[in-house]
Amino acid sequence: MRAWSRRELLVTGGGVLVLAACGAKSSSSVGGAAVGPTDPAVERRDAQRHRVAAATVTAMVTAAPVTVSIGGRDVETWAFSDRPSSGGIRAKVGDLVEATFINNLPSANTLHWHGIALRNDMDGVHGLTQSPVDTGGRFTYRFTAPDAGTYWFHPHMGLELDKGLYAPLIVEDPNDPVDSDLDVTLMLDDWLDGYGRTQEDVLADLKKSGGHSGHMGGSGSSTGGMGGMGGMNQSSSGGMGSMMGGLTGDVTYPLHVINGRGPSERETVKAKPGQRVRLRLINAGSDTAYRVAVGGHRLTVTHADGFPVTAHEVDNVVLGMGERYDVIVTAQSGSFPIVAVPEGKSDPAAEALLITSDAATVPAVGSRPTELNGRTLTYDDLTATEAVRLPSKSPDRAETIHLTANPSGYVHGIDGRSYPDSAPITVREGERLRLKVVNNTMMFHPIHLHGHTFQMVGDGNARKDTVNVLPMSSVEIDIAADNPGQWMLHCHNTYHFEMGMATVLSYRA
Ligand SMILES: [Cu+2]
Repeated sequence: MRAWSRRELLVTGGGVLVLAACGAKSSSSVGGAAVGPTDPAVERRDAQRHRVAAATVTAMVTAAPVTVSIGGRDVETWAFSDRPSSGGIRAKVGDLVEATFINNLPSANTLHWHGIALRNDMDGVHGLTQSPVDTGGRFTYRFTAPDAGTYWFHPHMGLELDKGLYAPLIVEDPNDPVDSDLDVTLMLDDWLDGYGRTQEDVLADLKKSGGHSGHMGGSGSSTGGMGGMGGMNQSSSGGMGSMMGGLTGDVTYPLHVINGRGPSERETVKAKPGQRVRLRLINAGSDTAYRVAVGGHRLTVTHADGFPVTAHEVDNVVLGMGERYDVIVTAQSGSFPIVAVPEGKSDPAAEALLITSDAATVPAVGSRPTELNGRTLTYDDLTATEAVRLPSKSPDRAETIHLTANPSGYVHGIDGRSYPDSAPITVREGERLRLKVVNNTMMFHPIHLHGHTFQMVGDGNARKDTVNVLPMSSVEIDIAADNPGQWMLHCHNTYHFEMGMATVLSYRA
């Protein structure tokens, strides 16, 4: 069964006048009441995830102002632990996670569990699935982790994600087919705190300039707003072309970090020669895509956004904000740079080290492995493994949304409307929704859907929860609507999200 889209109805007859009055949005809206986070359908669905004799993993996640030494200076930031990216959680697939969020921040907040297909009332979106947790308050998130993989958690209010509030949530599979000797998580982030400008300063500048803030000591950018988007290569990044096309970011950052450490205090991965090292790469940045390579090594990509893919070997991977890749590196003898170059930006790179036991010398800070210029992973390279492929089914419903921006005032939205005024995407439980996301802007947008891992449509068919939509391009994704509730779909650029590039995947009864 296939639903008619509204546009088709306009052409074919029946209900033309009524539908025309609804506006021009191309959609096939579902009627009925919204299935809210406390709806019995949420509980019923969650009961199906519970496993007999599941273990409970308890954690305290305290968000608080901290002083951290980053990049050789003491900076004030907000974090969950003594350093951004530490304080993470490890569980096994099927475990019940019981994480108490203690909010010692000066403002209200919530926690979002990025990528997890959890029950809707634990998704951590203020105003949609829960009330914000006030200063001094706490909230216990209880949910089953139904799928193994590399996930992470972060706040879901305001500009806080561009501080140090992020940490990994790793869900292990005891029967993981990927064997590795070492399991290492590397979180990449664009760093602002302690360098003279706050997140609010950046946003204010962006609103004034219509884009491209962050040049230290004033805007002064020659590519303000939509004006400078002619070239594919926005700026020099070691002579590489940009995977993201057009504009690759609005904000220039003074520092980029891996696991909360700058190049002057590089995170070090210690291995023995010949060991298989699993690197779980997570882009926790706010406005930066990263191209990651390991000097002297190829990367075997095994998972995209936590879900397994047929192993594929490349020289480097590019991650948009919110994306993850698990890669296997077979450690050579020596010491090698792990470099995350801000894609299409001239900012300094984030750097770490891979050192095997017999390493004699350490690569200099600033070295740029040739692998950065080699073969880059594309979505077309990614094939979901048989175990996680969505069952073949023709879509019950097709929707198209457009990502829109107006540089005047730095307004972002979907189909010209900013959240919460954007139109929801409606669906009924059990349906297969094919969603086309069209980017009508000159910058890429990593689009993230909560509570679901969709499947890419095209030459590749990876399961993902975050997908980069390139400038003036589109992607299609298939969503199995199997998790009732109200779920955000939004751009994972912190500043675009704040300015309204978001809507809701809304289940209707
Ligand atoms: Cu965006």
